[in-house]
Order: sequence, then C-alpha cells, then structure tokens
Amino acid sequence: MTMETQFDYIDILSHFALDGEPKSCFRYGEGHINDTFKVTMQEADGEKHYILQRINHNLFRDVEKLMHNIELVTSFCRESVIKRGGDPLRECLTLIRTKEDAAYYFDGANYFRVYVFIEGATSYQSVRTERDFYESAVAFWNFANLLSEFDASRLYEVLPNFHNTKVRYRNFLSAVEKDVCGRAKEVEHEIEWVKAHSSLCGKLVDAIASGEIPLRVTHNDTKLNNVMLDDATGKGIAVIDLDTVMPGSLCYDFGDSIRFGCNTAAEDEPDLEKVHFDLGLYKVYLKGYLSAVGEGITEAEKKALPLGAVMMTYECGMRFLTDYLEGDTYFKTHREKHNLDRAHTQFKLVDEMLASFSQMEEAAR
Ligand code: ADP
Ligand code: GN1
Ligand code: MG
Repeated sequence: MTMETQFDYIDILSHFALDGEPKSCFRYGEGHINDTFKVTMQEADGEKHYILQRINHNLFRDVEKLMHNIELVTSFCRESVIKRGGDPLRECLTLIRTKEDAAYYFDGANYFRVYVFIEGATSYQSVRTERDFYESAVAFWNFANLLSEFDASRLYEVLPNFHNTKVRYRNFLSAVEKDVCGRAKEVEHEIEWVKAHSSLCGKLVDAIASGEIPLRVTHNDTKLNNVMLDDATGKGIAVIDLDTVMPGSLCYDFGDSIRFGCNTAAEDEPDLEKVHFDLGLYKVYLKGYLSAVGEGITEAEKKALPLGAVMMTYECGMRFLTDYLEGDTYFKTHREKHNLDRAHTQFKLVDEMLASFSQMEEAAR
C-alpha cells in the first residue's frame, strides 16, 4: 500500500492475468472521473506498462453493465484494427482480464480494471499545435465512423440522458432549489446567467427527438485528452475513455472537442482574462473533421455543428455549477471552488461563441 494509491496495488494486480512483478504504480493523467494509475511491471522480456483504474462507481452504479459495454466496444475496435493491418495494442484500448476471466475485479469495496498502456503516444491537456488539433478531429471522426457499423442495441445506456440538456437544466434547477451546501446565494449571478440562456436547452435535444438530427452511437466525451496522438507521426492513433459510448449525436462529439480545445486557457483557469474562444482553432478542427467526414454526415448534422459547440459548452458549464451547488460530488476537484472556476470558463466561452456564431456557421457551410 502506498500513499499514492491508498489501496494495495500489488494485491489488486495479483488478480489480473499479468506476468511478472509489479514495480511501481503512480497516479496518472487528468481525467475528472476515474482514479487512474500508471503501473510498471517487470516481465520476463523487460518492463511493461499498464493503466490501472479504480472505476468511479458513485457515478457508474452498475459496473457490470459498464464493463459489458467496454468489452463489446474494445473487441469491436480490436477486430477492425486487425482487419486493416494495424497494431491493436496501440490503436485501441486492450483490457487485461482477471485470472477468473472477468473484465474487472471487485475487492469488496472498489472496482478495478487494467488496460494495456498505449506506448509512444500522448494525450494532451491543451492544443499545442494546430496540427495536433486537426489530427484529433480526424481521429474522433474515424472513431465515430467505425461505430456506425456497431450494433448499438447491444449497449446499455449506462448514463441515461447524458447529453439531454433539458434534463441537465432540470437537475440544475433542483440543485439551486435544494441548495444543500448553502452556496446558491454566493453564485446568484451565475445562476441567473444559466437561466437567461435556458432557451438553448431544447435546441439539439428537440431536433434529435423529431428525427431531424439522427441518433447514432457516439463517444460522448471527446475532449483532447481522450485521444492519443502518436509521438512519431503526430496522427491520432487511439480514442480512449470509452465509458460513455452510448446513443448520441455527432454534434455533441464535435461540440465537446471545440469546447475543450478552442479555449485559449485551461478548462479551470481562474483568471478569466486569459479565457477566450479561439475561432481560428475552431476552423482548424472543423477543417480536419469535414475533410475526413466526406459523405458521412447529413446536411442537418453539418448545419448543427456550430450549435453543438455552444450546447456542449453551456451544458458542461451548467454541470460544473450544479456540482458546485451539490457539494462537488461528481467531478474530481483539487482546490476550493474548483468547479466554480470551471463553470466560469465555460460561461465566458459560450458568450464569445454566441458573439461569433455567424462566423462559426459561415465556416461550416
Ligand atoms: P477519466 O474517465 O477519469 O477521464 P480516462 O480513461 O480518460 O479517465 O484516463 C485518464 C487519462 O489516463 C487519460 O486522459 C490518458 O492521459 C491516460 N490513459 C488512459 N488510458 C490510457 C492507456 N491505455 N494508455 C495510455 N494512457 C492512458
Ligand atoms: C469528464 O472523464 P473525463 O475527465 O474525460 C466528464 C465529461 C465532461 C468532462 C469535462 C463521464 O470527462 O462529460 O465533459 O469531464 N465525463 C463524465 O472536462 O461525466
Ligand atoms: Mg478522460
């Protein structure tokens, strides 16, 4: 047991079908949901790395169903990578099964899973170069395109209404009403901002419900740090974080990448002077996306891409504020008012996106 992991990683790893001895286990990455660790194993032919995750079962209440989805999606991706002659250990997530041949291990209190570590590639926390962002767009589209051949009826909807902004808004109003931490007074201004923009809520949800925009199987969490870019070629090689692969819209996936990548500062930057929506980067991502898409999307979807960006940013800001009101129980926080700082950046981005919305639309035509 180490302070770093707060669980006995050697014991946990002993339940997985791994060869060799564990050498180290350190917290890794910047995900907001699961506890992620990089493990080094000493194996017969040298050191090997793995990702060990303690699954957030506060959020994923039914880990069996979550892992059923992950098994289906990862096997499907693996087959397609093999078919095209790629390297499945680098181009998709590979689960290491337990010695009992299960996809995860439950130690009586927590659920764990292990993935092969994708070597020679990086998941970036912010856009370093335009090329990276362009390549991430191509990779996310390729993943969406791949999923179009996947039988969605086999998946459980593990987080129902994940991007149903109307439901998110109702949850937000309920958090304001309950005000369990007594924080609502302090964020009156932010609450008013969300309410003033509430006419946005139905825009995509209603178009999907009416069939105007098709429902597909999508990733639903397409921020830059959920794609691995090859260190040698710069190409997007693997889309990771598959917990939210569920029915959704391409506009959500496009929009979430824009929300995260077109911010001139970090998602949690406390100094709002540094936070701007970068229209130039938006155009870079759009270009990468549309160059890969070809005939793959409908006119209605294409037209709604800019709206997807506004919606995902508005919704995410509202989710951060809701979590702040509820006492920071959903997203990992590392400092006081962390969720509030995150909400502020999203609201500022929405204001700036709306101010340049006609240019965003023009570029998508
Ligand atoms: P969360 O759901 O908390 O966001 P992720 O599954 O996205 O967790 O993992 C968090 C981070 O760990 C990722 O952003 C990435 O940097 C890293 N990571 C996850 N899986 C792998 C992998 N198989 N190989 C290399 N890095 C990984
Ligand atoms: C979470 O898991 P991660 O950090 O990649 C969240 C997304 C949010 C994002 C905001 C399952 O993504 O929906 O958009 O934080 N994932 C889940 O950064 O809720
Ligand atoms: Mg992630």
